[in-house]
Amino acid sequence: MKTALITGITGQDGAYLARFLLGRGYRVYGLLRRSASADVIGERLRWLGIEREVEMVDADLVDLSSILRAVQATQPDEVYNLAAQSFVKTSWTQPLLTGQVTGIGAVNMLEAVRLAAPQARFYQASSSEMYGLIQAPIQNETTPFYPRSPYAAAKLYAHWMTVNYRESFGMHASSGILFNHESPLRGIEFVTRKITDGVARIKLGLTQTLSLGNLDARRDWGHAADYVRAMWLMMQQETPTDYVVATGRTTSVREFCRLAFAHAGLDWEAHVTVDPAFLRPAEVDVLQGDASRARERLGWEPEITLERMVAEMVDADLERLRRRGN
Ligand code: NDP
Ligand code: GDR
Repeated sequence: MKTALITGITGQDGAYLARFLLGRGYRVYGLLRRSASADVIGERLRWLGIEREVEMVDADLVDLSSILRAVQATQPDEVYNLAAQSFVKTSWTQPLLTGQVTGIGAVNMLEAVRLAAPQARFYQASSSEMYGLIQAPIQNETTPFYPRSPYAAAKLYAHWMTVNYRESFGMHASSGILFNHESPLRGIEFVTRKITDGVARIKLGLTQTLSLGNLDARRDWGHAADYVRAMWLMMQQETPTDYVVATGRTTSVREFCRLAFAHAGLDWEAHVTVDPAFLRPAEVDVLQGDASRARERLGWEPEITLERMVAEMVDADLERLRRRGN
């Protein structure tokens, strides 16, 4: 039986990845940081019905001693570093924390693995945000980076440190440069989930309007369930390297709104307003990924279309609100 250690287990990707690995017979450990809230395990693992199957280890990414103990105690075959301060907008108001968790935190993980489980394979959650002010209309593994937020700068540091540990110490360390991926388990502050939650609230008569920021921004949106499969495939390769994971299709926030409202039989233009409070100090205008390397070397293909994902997200939010009522 293989053992995996996942940081960011309570987040969207951690939950989907845990389900995927459990389905393949892995023993799955999740890194859990201390919280004053009663619901520490979180609703995501429960939503997927795997909250009892994941074994939790107490640690925080910014505390190397705790990470080291966690790696020592679990002796994983594969380590997936998914934990981060992952909300781009917050990275302008909490730039130092973002640097510590998203940047230095990854190096804490690399160090802990190098010292306590050097044979383990390591996955780093890199991001298409690193392309920022894009240097090529379609981005692949050789496109130069130009980060546009403290989050992206921190991810870029973590990305290059992963490459450096691979080259310096021969670690089996790979970086997945994942483009945006969503699901019903997406955090409520991210635009797709904010929209599908808003659609459900409007449909149920709980509110009338949805305030958004830049409707012209374009993203290459895929489904988290497809993308965690790519993470695992990277860990099964003989040789570690970096991979872009993307659908190759780019869609505006405006078009995402149209699709989501239409799924509920609503006209988006009657409900969406623009509020400058949701604009960012610097924007990433457009992203579109070329996942040829992942297709050719991993045999990876996205299976869930944008339209199917939008429908799934709207339906899940409608159901959640009907059940809970707010
Ligand atoms: P989420 O924001 O849903 O999850 C983030 C996770 O990190 C949570 O489990 C959170 O725990 C944990 N975390 C935050 N700070 C710490 C800390 N100090 N110590 C330990 N754990 C911590 O992110 P996603 O699941 O969407 O993304 C997973 C990773 O992939 C992230 O690194 C993200 O930056 C990256 N990424 C995501 C993409 C996407 O489109 N989703 C695209 C490209 C990259 P808690 O519940 O306690 O807050
Ligand atoms: P992003 O995701 O910044 O790409 O980072 P987000 O969904 O927050 O924004 C996408 C685009 O939508 C525009 N936008 C809004 N965004 C939010 N959150 N709220 C709004 O009201 C709104 N209106 C318009 C944004 O300006 C932006 O252009 C996500 C995260 O998961 C990162 O961790 C990950 O690395 C990248 O995706 C790839």
